[in-house]
Amino acid sequence: MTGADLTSGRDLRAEAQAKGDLAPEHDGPRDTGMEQADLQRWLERTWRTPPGIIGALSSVDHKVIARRYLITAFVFLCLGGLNAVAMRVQLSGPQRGLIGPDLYNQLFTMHGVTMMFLFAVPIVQATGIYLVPLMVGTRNIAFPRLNAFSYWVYLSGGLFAWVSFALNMAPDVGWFAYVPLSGPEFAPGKRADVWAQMITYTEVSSLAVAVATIVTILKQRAPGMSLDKIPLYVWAMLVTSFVVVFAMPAVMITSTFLILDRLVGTHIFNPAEGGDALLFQHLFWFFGHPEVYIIFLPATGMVSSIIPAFARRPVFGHLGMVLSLIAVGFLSFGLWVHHMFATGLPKLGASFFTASSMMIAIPNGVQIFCWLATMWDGRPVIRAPMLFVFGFFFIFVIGGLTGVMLASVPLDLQVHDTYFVVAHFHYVLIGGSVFPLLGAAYFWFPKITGRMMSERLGRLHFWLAFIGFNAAFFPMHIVGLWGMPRRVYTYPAELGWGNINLFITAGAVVFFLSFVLFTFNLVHGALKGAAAGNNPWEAGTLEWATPSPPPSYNFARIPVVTNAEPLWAERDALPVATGLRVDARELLVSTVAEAHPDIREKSATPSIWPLFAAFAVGGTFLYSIFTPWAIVWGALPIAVTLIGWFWPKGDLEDEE
Ligand code: HEM
Ligand SMILES: [Cu+2]
Repeated sequence: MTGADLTSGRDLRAEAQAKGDLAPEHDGPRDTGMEQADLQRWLERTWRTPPGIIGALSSVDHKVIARRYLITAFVFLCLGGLNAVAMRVQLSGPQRGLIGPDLYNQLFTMHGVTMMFLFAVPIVQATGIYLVPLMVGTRNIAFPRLNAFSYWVYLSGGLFAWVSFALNMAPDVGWFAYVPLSGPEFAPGKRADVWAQMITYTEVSSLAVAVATIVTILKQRAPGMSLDKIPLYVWAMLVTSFVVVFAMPAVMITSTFLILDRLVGTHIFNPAEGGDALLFQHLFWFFGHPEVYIIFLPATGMVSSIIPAFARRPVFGHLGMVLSLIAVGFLSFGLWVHHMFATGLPKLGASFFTASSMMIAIPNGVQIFCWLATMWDGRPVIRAPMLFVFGFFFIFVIGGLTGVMLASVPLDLQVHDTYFVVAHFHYVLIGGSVFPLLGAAYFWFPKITGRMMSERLGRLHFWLAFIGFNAAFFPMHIVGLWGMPRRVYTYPAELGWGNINLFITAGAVVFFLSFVLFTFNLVHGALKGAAAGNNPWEAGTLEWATPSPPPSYNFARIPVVTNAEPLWAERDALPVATGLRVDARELLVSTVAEAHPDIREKSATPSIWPLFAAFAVGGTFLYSIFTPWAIVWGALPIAVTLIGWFWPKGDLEDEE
């Protein structure tokens, strides 16, 4: 197969011509038989991001966009962390006067929305934007301009929320903004509108990424990467992206209904006029529970990449893992009502959701056992990424156990809205997502930057984070059982909650400091780290076949996949497919199930228009917190930017 021309198996050219989508007179030079150095020069000229500021802003390279996403999401993590530290300082003793109730309400709301919408979802999607095209062996993500657009919309949504916070206009109604509290009657002013529109921004951007990810995975896989050879991380991103596509619209509808009630005078959530307040909770949690899996499933994919690399064997039970991922994706839509046990549901309905909530522990358990079996059978080498995987096991399993407890209605009614719940969801969110993400950072940092992070600092970071996390959050279970409610800015001394809260705050500070150390390790690694080489961990998947950092075109020649761990199967040289043009951005499009090479397809060139389109969309959303007419006026600039975006340039590509 080595060096096989794509056209050798099937006569692609003739087929394409028969379909009329290739004009042979415009066909340029191909990579077939070209010298490596020439090839790289050609490809670099074709695929690079144009120079200068305008060039950088026009980039459609998935790696460039992903790096921006990762850095921005990390900044939001730090900001959300600062919110948390501020809250914890206020709560460190009874009757502290540092932060008043009004600011405290904004703090926990900003903390919640920043962590969920500006950090957790964007960072897992960004990791996918970087890794998926490399792992499936293609040159760029599908719909690269849409991908660039999504970043700019996300950035404007984040700025919108945080500028509002600086103007003392931040939402203060909790991250799920229940009506009637957030409705026109109880939330005058603009704060709840800011919540509603920042949701819309971030969901537009996350839907765009999901669509691009799905198409990349289904249509752009390297020849031979049939469904059973797709890496587990890529499977996880595929399932996650489908969950995004089905879940996010529900929350966009919720926030839009809310803003209609607030600005247009509809009564969708107003029972006095025939509306329904509980509808808000149903719509929100139909999104909100899958949201947890949108954050968690990619993390399982990261764990499934890290463990085999260090255990030196493929993940045990590949098929079982894939089926579990799909099962979790489906089941995640059947549990939302467990967030609403306290609303007085019919008994039978509640029992159904108790059962489905407990059921989802089964496929998650299957994954955990498969990972344990992989390590049991392999010879695991313990490096920083693995430490974070162990941290994930420990913390996530505790969070899962309290989750099963909370799924039972009597217990939930008892601890509803107490710190027990705050402890539970931080164990699942931080254990299930932040720890794997930190492991992933140590694992893929060398690929992204070409340099290693310090292993010694990495270990120190792990222990600081692990101890700080548990010190901060474990005692919250206890004060929760004692009855301390969440979302209170202080508590009286007589209740005796002072000491334990001081301890929690100390833990939170240690946890926060671990991120300071991590930041130092990142910067130090990027500037001074040892050179990484292509494959420092000797892992098996395709992203490690490219140089670190990968060139703009990812692969000089498209690899041909014969095994789920191509780099382990073909130690010396990967077989490659040739036949793509080098003077135009061409991708190889393959069939969905078998990944047979199908056609050659153009990939979009850099463009500044996605940025302008995002400005137009962002401006419209911003304006729409003041008047619904914004949607009418905003349509105009949006239309102009879209025309610019899709305007044919009259170059060869358009003629073809
Ligand atoms: C430095 C680490 C963190 C600390 C110390 C921390 C602390 C807190 C505290 C004290 C609250 C409750 C405030 C209250 O109810 O009065 C809270 C709420 C919350 N946290 Fe965190 N947190 C951290 C990280 C995270 C992360 C990484 C996520 C998500 C990925 C997250 C998601 C949330 C959410 C969704 C809420 C609920 C907000 C609301 O009640 O509307 N937190 N956090
Ligand atoms: Cu849930």
